[in-house]
Amino acid sequence: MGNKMNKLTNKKRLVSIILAGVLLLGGCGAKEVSNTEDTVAEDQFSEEIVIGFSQLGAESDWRTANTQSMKDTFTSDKGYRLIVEDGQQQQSNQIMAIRKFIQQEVDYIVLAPVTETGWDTVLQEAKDAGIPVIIVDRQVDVSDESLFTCWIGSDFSLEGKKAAEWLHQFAVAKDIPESDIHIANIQGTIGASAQIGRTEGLQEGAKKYGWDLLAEVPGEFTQAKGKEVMESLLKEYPQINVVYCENDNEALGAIEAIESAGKTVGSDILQGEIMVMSFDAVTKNIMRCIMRNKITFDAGCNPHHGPRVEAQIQLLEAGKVPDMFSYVEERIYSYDATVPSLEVDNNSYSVTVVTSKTLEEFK
Ligand code: GZL
Ligand code: ZN
Repeated sequence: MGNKMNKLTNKKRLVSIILAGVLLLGGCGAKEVSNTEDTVAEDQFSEEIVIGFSQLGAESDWRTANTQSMKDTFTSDKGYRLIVEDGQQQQSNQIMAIRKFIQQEVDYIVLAPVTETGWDTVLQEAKDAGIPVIIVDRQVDVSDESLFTCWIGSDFSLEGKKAAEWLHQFAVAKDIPESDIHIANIQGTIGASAQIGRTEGLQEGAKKYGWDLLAEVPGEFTQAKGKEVMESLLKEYPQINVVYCENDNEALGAIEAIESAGKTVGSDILQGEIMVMSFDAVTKNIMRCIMRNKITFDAGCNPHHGPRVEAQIQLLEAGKVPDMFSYVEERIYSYDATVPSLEVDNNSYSVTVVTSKTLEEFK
């Protein structure tokens, strides 16, 4: 716990010792009562670890799973008290939440930042209050890295590179001239690490392989916005044959728009189908979409940060220094084995073909 917590604990300990002493002196059946009282005293002043979690919002299935992972991990029977504040995708709400946690003198602050910039001031306030801050998921771009204790999340530029390499290998395997790939990007929240890395991966792929990158439009990681954006893309670019969605909720919206426009979602793009590529792969529903080739490629993005955050907190409690950056492992999924594996930066990644067996691993 933070050093301020130690001061509190010592005071608590002192109180419980005096309390136990008084009971003993009272001689009132000291043995049983003092034991009971002592235990009660100890319980009353149990040293719970209080964690303030500033979650950015509830915009996607990924986000819901991420929040649930924190709640499943930091339970009261394990000695934690978790306070979750939903930022409704507004940085100002997250900054307010962090200030509230500082007032409440929590032991740790966990921040899932909506975008990378604008955190220096409030992180300095947390540092001045002696409260360690753990960043999860997207990154913060701060002038001084000592403003946070450690970060846990995904390698978003690797996710983008995997998607681009898969599309290239797909075109090669299907004998599709790369210039016949007419692709649009429905981006995530602009300025979020996930958006930055996934957009970069596609841009580099388009440049390297000669795809026709028609448009990049913000989709805010939501299904509603994904549908709205896809409707206008279909009107503006009738030649579109691949849509790159920077998360699954946008993909669900895009599929709705494509099908209500009377077009077919699928990977036979030379026969006029529109292929959907996406990111996250968190829910059974999405895995079913992949199995039905509604989504042909999905780069997994692991939302289960709870256990990793707990491991870092336990290290800190033991006075140890956690790794500054910890990347979570992630798989890639596809409808079929057209591309069985792919190479990125000299590392090879196998592609998981989604079957009903795969579905059993998902809720
Ligand atoms: C990725 C995370 C993104 C997900 C979206 O780690 O930041 O935010 O890909 C979520 O689903 O909205
Ligand atoms: Zn090649």
